[in-house]
Amino acid sequence: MKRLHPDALPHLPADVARPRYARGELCAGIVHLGVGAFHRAHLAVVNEAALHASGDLRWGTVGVSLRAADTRDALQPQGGLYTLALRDAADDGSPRETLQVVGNLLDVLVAPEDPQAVLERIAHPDTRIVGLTITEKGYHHDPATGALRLDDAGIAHDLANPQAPRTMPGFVVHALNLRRQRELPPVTLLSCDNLPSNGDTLRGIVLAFARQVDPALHDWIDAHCTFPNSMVDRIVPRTTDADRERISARLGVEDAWPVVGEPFLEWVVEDRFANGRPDWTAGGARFVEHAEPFERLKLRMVNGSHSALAYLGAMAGLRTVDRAVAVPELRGYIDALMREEIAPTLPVMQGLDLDGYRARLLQRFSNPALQHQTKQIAMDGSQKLPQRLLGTVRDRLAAGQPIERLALAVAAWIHYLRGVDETGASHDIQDPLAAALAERLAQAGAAASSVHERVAFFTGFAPVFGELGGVPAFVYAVARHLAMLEERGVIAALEAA
Ligand code: CS2
Repeated sequence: MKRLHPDALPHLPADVARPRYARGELCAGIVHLGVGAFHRAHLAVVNEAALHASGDLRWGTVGVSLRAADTRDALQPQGGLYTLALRDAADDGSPRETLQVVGNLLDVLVAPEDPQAVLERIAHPDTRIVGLTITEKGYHHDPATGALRLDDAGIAHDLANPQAPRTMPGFVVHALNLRRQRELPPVTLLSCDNLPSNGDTLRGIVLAFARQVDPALHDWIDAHCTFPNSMVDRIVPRTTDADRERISARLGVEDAWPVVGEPFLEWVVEDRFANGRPDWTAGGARFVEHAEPFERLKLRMVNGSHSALAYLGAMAGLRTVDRAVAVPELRGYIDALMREEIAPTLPVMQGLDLDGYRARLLQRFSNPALQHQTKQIAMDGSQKLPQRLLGTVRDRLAAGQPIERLALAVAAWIHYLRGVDETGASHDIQDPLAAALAERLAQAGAAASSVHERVAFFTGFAPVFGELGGVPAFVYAVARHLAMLEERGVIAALEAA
């Protein structure tokens, strides 16, 4: 089978959407760090709609992979083209899929192969926006406080090696230094990651790094670059070989690097751009003055319940989210978690129907065509728990409200860290802090005689739990649920919650 390629576009089946703008004339106004599946199914698709609607050809994208070469290797022979498959179930339950070939990714740079090329691209006169979808761990911050970790090996390396950085803060700050030295206009730094106040968090990290490089650079960035907060939402599972085969068969050409997602998409962005922006409203983006309430809603409702489902589901041997949420005990628990413990902590937002939001979310989780693996969501718990569950715990404790269901989700994470599920199948703990977590768990086990003592010791791990490990109401609740999970299993713990 031939590869997907610009020459193949006229021959694709009629029901496959494709670029209709003058692709050959696109300039790269956007550099995007982290061109994984999420970016290619979210911002890139919104950007594609803006190109179609406006014909403003300043807004092509150069992607940057900070680690692996796989995306570049797959997309280069395809001239940067890839397919987005949006999947859900038809009324009769059969999978339904719409295909779109996306064209605004012009090139992919692989940072470890050529860091200089990445610096020069960010410092290019055409570049106006630097987007980021690098996942939580790409920020090299302390998850509990959001502060840059100056003791991190990658950060220390990048402070000493301005020509050949390895981390996001290193690339961004050293490239901004080039822009400043060359008297080029500033850029917008646009975080599209699931972090609380992602723009403000990014700003704090970039400025902290810049201060170490040169106080004058710090002041230039502070005065001229902007860091809009944004809320991003679309469920995008990892692409599988079966996806690649099915999509290629429908296209009639081989796409080695398609992405699969749900039809639902939301993107709420603060309208603070230092050097222009595309009209992303054409693709469903909403520009607002303050995105924080939307972020909090999304991180706590969507991601908080996603992580709870992932740990409980994975430990019960339920491989996908739709199967997990079909188990009545789990569905009832997630519904009550959202309704009774998360929703009351959310800011009042005009026009928001929270019951409708919750019902739609359960429907999104039930999408049988996504096959979203619980173990994929379970990754990187140390980076995710603070904004997904622990902020909600803090708000409720401060208001004197119960935290039983939230505590069960936290206990499920600790349970998951033992590395074996209830069916006896083992799993790796994929987490940048995996070694520290394992050590902490081992020490907790060796030093403690009761579950309560173990949990007290484990939750003393400040990079994740902050001060919460010293709050008896939190420690007791988590310990009670962990004891139940260990003695009687997930379903019994859910029934008792
Ligand atoms: C998920 C998210 O993998 C995860 O941790 O919770 O990727 C989730 O699917 C998206 O944030 C939905 O917008």
